[in-house]
Amino acid sequence: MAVERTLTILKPDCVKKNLIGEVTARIQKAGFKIVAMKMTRLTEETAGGFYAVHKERPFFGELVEFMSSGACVPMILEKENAVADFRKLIGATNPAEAAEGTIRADFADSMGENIVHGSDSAENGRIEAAYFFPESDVVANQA
Ligand code: FUP
Repeated sequence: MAVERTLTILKPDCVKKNLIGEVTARIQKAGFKIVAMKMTRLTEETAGGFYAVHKERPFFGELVEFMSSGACVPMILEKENAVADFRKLIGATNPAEAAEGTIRADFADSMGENIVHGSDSAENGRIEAAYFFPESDVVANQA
């Protein structure tokens, strides 16, 4: 299986609930290597650009408002089969439908405020990683 990269964002609800450490520990225990990370606060413009694919959806305004409502922590994660394995670790978008023991089932309050983002394909993983980090910020060789 190929080593892939996926982009996650620990969303503003994760940061506000002081769950950065707990969620990051789960990610690392599941075998993901963090190759880039930072804390930042998105503007409405950068949040809207990230979720541009949802621009015409009725929830877009609330999504942009929420994603720019406080600090967040984007990270690039590396692992074999990272995209699918990460989505398994976080669970379904709607926490009410997320499998038991997943990050969203355990920590998320609602579909809108669901603690973490995870890329939905390797191609989007590359595009989303580049949205937050220049390649020079990626520390792939950590030996
Ligand atoms: P996911 O890939 O699980 O992050 O989910 P989507 O890309 O489908 O949706 C992105 C974000 O839009 C979700 F994290 C939350 C928000 N959303 C809603 O608020 N309502 C919806 O019906 C669908 C998505």
